[in-house]
Amino acid sequence: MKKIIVIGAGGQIGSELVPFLRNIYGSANVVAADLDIKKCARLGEDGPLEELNALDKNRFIEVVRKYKSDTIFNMVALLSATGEKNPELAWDINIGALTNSLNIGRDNGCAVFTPSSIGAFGVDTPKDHTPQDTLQRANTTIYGVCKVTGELLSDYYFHRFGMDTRSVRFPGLISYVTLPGGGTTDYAVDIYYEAVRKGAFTCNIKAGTYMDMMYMPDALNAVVKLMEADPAKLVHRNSFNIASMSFEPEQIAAEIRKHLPDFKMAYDVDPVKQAIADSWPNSMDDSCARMEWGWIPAYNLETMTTDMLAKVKEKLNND
Ligand code: AKB
Repeated sequence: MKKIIVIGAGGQIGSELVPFLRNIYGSANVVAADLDIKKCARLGEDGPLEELNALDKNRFIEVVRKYKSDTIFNMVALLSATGEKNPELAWDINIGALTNSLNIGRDNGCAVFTPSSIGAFGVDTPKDHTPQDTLQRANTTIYGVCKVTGELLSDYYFHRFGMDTRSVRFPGLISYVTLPGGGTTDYAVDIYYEAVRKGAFTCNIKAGTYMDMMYMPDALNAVVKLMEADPAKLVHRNSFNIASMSFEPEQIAAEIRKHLPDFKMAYDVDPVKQAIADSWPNSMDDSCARMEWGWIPAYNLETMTTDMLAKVKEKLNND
C-alpha cells in the first residue's frame, strides 16, 4: 500500500485529490499537508492533516519521515494570472516547492508527482493537436517557465538519481468543490456559478479562444492511473499531454443554454489573461498518454455541463 503525502492539499486539485486517494489507499495512508490548515480542516476529519509550508525544508522532511511517506504529490503553485502580478514570488513558491519535493523525495525514497500544464507551451508551439514533444521555448508567463523547469528537473532527477518522477500537463480544470484562483482558465468554472446564481455571465476571455479543459474526475483518475502505470511501459515521464475537450466561450455558453435557455453572456476581456490564453494550445494531442498508460477520459463538454450545473445548484442551495 502506498504511503502518500499531498502538499498544497487545500488547493483546487489537492482538496479533491486527498479524498480520492484516501478512498483507494485508505485514509491513514494519505497525509494532507497545507500552509493554511484552517482552510482545509475538513481533510483532518477522516485522516492525517499537517500544517506545512512547502518551502520549509526541515518541517517538510519531518512530516515525510513521521508518516514514512513513499510518494509525494506536489500540488503547490501560484497559477498563471496571479504569477504575472508577482513573478518573483511565483518563482520562489513554484520552484521552491518543486526542488524541496525532489530533494526530499530523493533522500527519502519517494516517488514524486508534480503537475505540469498547458501553460508549459508558448507562442512558438504548434497550436492544433499540439504534439507530446514539441517547441516550448517561447513561453510568455512565469507560471509556464516554472512548469517547463518542473518538467526538465523532474526528468533530470529520474535520469540522474533513478527517482520515480511522473507528471501530466493538465488542461484548465473544472470542478464544483474548490474554486481555482488566479488562473487563465477560471472563466470556465465561474460561468457555471454565475449561470446558476444570476442567469448571466461576463466572460474575460474573447469569443473564439480555444483552450483544452477537463472535468476534475478525469483529472483525478489520470493522476492515479499514471502513478500506478507499469514503469517499463513509460517512454515519457515529465510530462504527458492529457486531453478530453477543447472549447471556446460560445460553446460552453451554448451548452449551458440547453439547461438554462435564458442564460446570457457578455464580454469584458482581461488583456493579461487573453494574452496568456492566446499563447496556449487550442488542443493537445494526448496519444502518448493513451498508448503508454491507457489514458482515456470519461467526460465531454455535454456530460460535464449536466453534472456541473446539478452539483453547483445543490451546493448553492445548501449554502
Ligand atoms: C491556469 O489557468 O493558470 C491553470 C492552468 C491551465 O494551468 N488553470
